[in-house]
Amino acid sequence: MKNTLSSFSAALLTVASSMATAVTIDDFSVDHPLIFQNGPGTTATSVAAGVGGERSIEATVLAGAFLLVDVTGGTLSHAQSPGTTSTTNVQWDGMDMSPMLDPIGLGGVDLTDGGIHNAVAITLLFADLNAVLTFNIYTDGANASTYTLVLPGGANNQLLVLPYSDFTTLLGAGADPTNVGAIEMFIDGSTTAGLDVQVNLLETISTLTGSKDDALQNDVDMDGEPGTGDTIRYTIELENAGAANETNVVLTDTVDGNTSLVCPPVSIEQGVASTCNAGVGGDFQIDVGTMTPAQTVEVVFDVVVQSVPSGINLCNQGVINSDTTTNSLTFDLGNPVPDSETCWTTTPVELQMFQIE
Ligand SMILES: [Ca+2]
Ligand SMILES: [Ca+2]
Ligand SMILES: [Ca+2]
Repeated sequence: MKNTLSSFSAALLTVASSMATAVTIDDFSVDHPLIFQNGPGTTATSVAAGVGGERSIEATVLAGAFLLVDVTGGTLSHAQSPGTTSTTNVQWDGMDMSPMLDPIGLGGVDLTDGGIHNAVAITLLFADLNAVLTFNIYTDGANASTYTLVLPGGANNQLLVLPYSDFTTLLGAGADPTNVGAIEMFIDGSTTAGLDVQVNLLETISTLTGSKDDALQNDVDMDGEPGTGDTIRYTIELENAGAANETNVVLTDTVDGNTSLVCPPVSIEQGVASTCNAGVGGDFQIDVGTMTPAQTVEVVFDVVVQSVPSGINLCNQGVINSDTTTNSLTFDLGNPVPDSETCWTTTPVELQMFQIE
């Protein structure tokens, strides 16, 4: 019942917020025709999509039966038949209509978004085995960097953060993330027969992230949905996914105008609430201090739903800053893409009508 805000609405809200900027490499909103590679060999096709205006997919079966690769409904899917080994290379290198690499085809895209972002985020919807995913960025034909990610097999719906500082040199002096001419994502199923992988977004992000989850802490009418008088509990988990300390970390949050903030926050794992303005549409600031690499800090707070009709979206999003991070927005744990708001609809209208009958 959660996350009922449509992705279309979420996209509009993201555009509407001046704080939320990012370079989208590909949101996979443009479909890619199904590639059916039957038996050893390679098939490649290109469509007008993603950064640079073209996405090329090259699907190769090394041994065995078949590989299916496509993009539909915002999801890139790579599916190997049982016993089959294969690879998929997805390439964004400008409009050359070819799986051959043009290392300067993007003309120098700034993957730091003007110094705001220091990583690429991939939303992994599904991987059934511990497969390897390689992400390459090129500045030109002589300078490139690579990041190898071991996909957590059996894990679903995760936001994976690839810090530029953790990329290793592939060619020359390595790629300059502020000047990128080509991008490749390589799904390596060469040693994992039967691998299935699904991803749904590639976008730039800050390595200082925060996930946010919502739950009904007090469900007055016990209908399982937020409604008047109910208490929603938000749990934020800040994480420093970067290689260096984050100093002077500050979390701010303004609650939905149809909810009333309870002060002080329920719990703060590290730091103090320097402000907490209780009440309808209230806000708080938490001074977290220093976060070391891989450290997480949990913050929990409650809001009480005001008198609202059914079908109202209650949305909340925190903002994270530090000495090196500017306005990193929390993402919804149930919809782990960068900048996704955490929303919950009050008792849906359809349900109410059903109950009246
Ligand atoms: Ca191309
Ligand atoms: Ca190409
Ligand atoms: Ca309720």
